[in-house]
Amino acid sequence: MNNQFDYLYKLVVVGAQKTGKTYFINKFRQAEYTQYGATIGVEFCTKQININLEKDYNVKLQLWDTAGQEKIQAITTAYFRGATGILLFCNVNDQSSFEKCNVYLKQIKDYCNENIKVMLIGNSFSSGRVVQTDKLVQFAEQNNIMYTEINEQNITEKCDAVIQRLTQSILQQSLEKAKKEKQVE
Ligand SMILES: Nc1nc2c(ncn2[C@@H]2O[C@H](COP(=O)(O)OP(=O)(O)O)[C@@H](O)[C@H]2O)c(=O)[nH]1
Ligand SMILES: [Mg+2]
Repeated sequence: MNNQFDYLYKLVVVGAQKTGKTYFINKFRQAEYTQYGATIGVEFCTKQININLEKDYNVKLQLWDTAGQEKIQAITTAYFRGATGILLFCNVNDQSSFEKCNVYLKQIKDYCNENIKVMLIGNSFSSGRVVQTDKLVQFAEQNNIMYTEINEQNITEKCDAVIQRLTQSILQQSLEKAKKEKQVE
């Protein structure tokens, strides 16, 4: 893939501590380079992916991770500014991480564009599941967001698929918007 890209999207990761956010990002970025946004206490990596929607699109992704600052009040507007997609993490072995999803969602509504695409991720990487799938599916439906589950066994193959799915829905939206704007001209 060359370095040209058609779209640049900012994806941000939110969720309680120890929900596997950083682990997921590390899986996804693998050998890609990382830049540090030291002044605002977050870090992000960039990676280019290919999405096929009638034709091929090169999409450059900026994936932002919270640097251990998951405390709600510590997440600043800068983190969300310009975000086009959100990965909301829940650790299915930790009830409190599910309860926090509501709080994060409220914050997303406060700080993000109303068209923001959100994907809830039910992550399982230890034993003792307490948050069942139907709970998460229901939460996703009620809030009109996407949902997927990952676990320790499938994370390597699924992390790419998860990012693809989220990016594809953002791209779809961009293309529809561009189409509408063209019609208005
Ligand atoms: N083996 C394994 N460990 C994981 C997985 N996801 C997270 N962890 C571990 O769980 C802990 C918390 O994960 P981390 O990604 O730091 O959570 P964060 O606080 O949400 O960023 C770390 O020790 C990770 O190595 C996974 O899929 N498999
Ligand atoms: Mg982390």
